Amino acid sequence: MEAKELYDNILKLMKEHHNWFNNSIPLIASENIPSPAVREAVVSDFGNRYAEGWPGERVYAGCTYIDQVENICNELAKKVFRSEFADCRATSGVVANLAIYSAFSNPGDYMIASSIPSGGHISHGKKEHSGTAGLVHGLTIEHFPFSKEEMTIDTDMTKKKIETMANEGKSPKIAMFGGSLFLFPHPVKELSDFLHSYNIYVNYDGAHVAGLIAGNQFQDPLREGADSMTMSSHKTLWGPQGGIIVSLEKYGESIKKAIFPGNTSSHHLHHVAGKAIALSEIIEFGEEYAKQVIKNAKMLAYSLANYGFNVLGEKRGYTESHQLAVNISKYGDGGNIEKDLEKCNIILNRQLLPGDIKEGRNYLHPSGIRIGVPEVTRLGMKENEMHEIATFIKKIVIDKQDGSKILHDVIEFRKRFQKVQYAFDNETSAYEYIQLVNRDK
Ligand code: DSN
Repeated sequence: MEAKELYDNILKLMKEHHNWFNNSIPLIASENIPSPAVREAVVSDFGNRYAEGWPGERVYAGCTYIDQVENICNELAKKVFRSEFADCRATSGVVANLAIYSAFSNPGDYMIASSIPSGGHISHGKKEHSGTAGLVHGLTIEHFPFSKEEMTIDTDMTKKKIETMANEGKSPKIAMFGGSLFLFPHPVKELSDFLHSYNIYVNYDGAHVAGLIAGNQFQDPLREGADSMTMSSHKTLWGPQGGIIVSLEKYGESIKKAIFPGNTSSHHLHHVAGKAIALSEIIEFGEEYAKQVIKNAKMLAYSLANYGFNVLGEKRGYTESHQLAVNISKYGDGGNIEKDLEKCNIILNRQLLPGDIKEGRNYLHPSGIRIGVPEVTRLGMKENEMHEIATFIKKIVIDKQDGSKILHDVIEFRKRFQKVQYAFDNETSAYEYIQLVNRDK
């Protein structure tokens, strides 16, 4: 294809993507739909500028307004997470974690974190899995012992493991709580003092649950003893893609240097503006939203369990977060079921579950799916809609019903939810394509 044909095709494909999502049920636990104001920030000229460094100490001119917005963003982050220090420059959650590794450990040191099937994120991972911590910063990773029954980190076993590691001269430099499969709070308050007594720096990766923490509906890591919290700005926290770090004041200077010049040059100023807008929305609407997210996740879990699905965490009511995990090995594998659902415009992702690797499964064909409700909740869905979604999933996965009929019903269902809720402004529809180029000329 000629360049102009490719150009036209790219614009067409982006528009088709918007149309598809406008007709779909988006259930990826790590995604959300930002407000029109956040989307406006993302297309603004901020995105074409450089502002390396800290507001007031930039390496470039032209930052008069950018500095004001970034200062507001940092102040909002401190207020929302009740932290002494905030740095909103990380361009992703991975970069935020890398900044913590750079600031508080050296290559060759040990870190304790969750394994991926037990909920850890690739940025916490081992070198042999190309995980960021091992591959990029040279950390040696040991895993938190995990309780499948409780679906969280096992506190007593962790203490024993740390004692053993210390006796062998392998005491970790960092303990990394949090992760990607995250149904119940992690034992931060139970373990922080113990970890600090071994001089272990405690970070909480709140990428997934930052919006729930902001809305006071999950654990509160900084009050429970964490030294810092890294997060994404675009999951339950509904901003543009990016990262944020909040911490105790005494760690601020080290974190600032680790972000710039350590791990970023440009820090995506349009996204900083979007983060600031998202944080202001969280102050106004965050608590109500977070409560509804958790109600929705629980309702979806109970509805699926009532249909016979093996929803994990039954003993504890399935979930206290925005997501749930289902072992669907009775009906296929996570990879195939993800595809069957996608054909009916139900978009979620397959998930490695605890025990999968030992049973010879891999990330392409795991035993699970993970379902998240941040985005459907932002679209205004409540408990009744969660039951309807569970029914769609049952018809596809258990009953193996005709996909074309279900696709039609999903599209009809979605027509009722066109706007972003929990926002100061929502005249522009949630997935409306922002067209700046006249295609008819
Ligand atoms: N891997 C993403 C997830 O949890 O879906 C986060 O980066």
